[in-house]
Amino acid sequence: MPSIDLRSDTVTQPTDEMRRAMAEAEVGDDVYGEDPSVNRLQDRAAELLGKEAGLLTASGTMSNLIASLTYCHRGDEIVMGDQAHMFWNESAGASALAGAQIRLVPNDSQGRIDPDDLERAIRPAGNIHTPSTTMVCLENTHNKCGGGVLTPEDTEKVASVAHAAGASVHLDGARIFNAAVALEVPVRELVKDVDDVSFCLSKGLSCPVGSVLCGSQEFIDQARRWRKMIGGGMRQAGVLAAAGLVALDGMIDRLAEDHANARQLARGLASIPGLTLDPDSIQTNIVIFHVDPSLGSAADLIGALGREGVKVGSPEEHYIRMVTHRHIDGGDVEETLGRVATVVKAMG
Ligand code: TLP
Repeated sequence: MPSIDLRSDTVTQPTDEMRRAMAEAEVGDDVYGEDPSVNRLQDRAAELLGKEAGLLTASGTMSNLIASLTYCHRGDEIVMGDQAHMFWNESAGASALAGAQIRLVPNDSQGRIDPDDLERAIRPAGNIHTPSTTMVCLENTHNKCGGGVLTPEDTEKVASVAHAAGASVHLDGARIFNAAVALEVPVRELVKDVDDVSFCLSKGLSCPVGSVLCGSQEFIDQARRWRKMIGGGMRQAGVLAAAGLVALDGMIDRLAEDHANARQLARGLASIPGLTLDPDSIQTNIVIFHVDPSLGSAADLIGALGREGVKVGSPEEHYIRMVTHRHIDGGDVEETLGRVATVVKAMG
């Protein structure tokens, strides 16, 4: 029985074209700024996102941490949504290494934060008793909020409140190209009001490794120093950048297929008794659904599906997450739905 891996789009393998480009990549020592492939990737990413400069990092987590290190001094505060990946899944790096305190405001079901909540959360400047809010974080698409997208207007409203208070806005855009494809807007429109943005090459874009952080030249100059300090200065990293260049040229538009497959998956799951989700809420490639506790726990369902060759994850108790990607086609979606229906029936 062939296995179907829906745990994440991070499981995607590099394409043949990427492997060829990696094998033939022109490289140099990137710590000296001399890797031509890295430089090309950083320039191309910055241009695509409408920012002055880019920086290749090892991962989305490293990019987010570097942004925190760049904007915050010890004792500063970062405001972010209460479902943020940076809060839940990054080992408290912003607190442990940047020394920042995290303040949470609610995320709505699509991953937005309310500008009024943000305004109330930002600390007034000049009070020696309170931390200074130096950074506000947004996430687009929003992982724990079912791949929800922020429109340029959603982002602008939050950014204008943050900027009025003197805080910088970092966008965790791990899947920003999914948002651009879903909204059919140029990616630079989506990020025009944020100070910096990080996107991942190693998720739906299918690269083996890497993220790119983009922002002003001044921000990237500081970020480069932090990257070196935390051990992220890589040498002949052009081998990785070469795959990134292939991704930016040819892997963005196909994300629409992942979105269509996610919608097909969501419609099928919603028709299985005991599983709850609104298929109309699916905007990109992440499908999160509720499992009726009478069937068992999410962990029970993960175990039973695993025995049927379907690999999935659980973002929290009673919820399952499935992520579509380049190795999942319409046939795999139908096969998954059949196996899920069988397993759920047996558990009921
Ligand atoms: N997310 C992973 C897991 O950590 C949950 C996944 O499978 O979705 N920001 C966002 C919004 C992310 O979803 C992720 C990875 C990251 C940052 C971190 O990226 P990496 O894994 O490259 O450090």
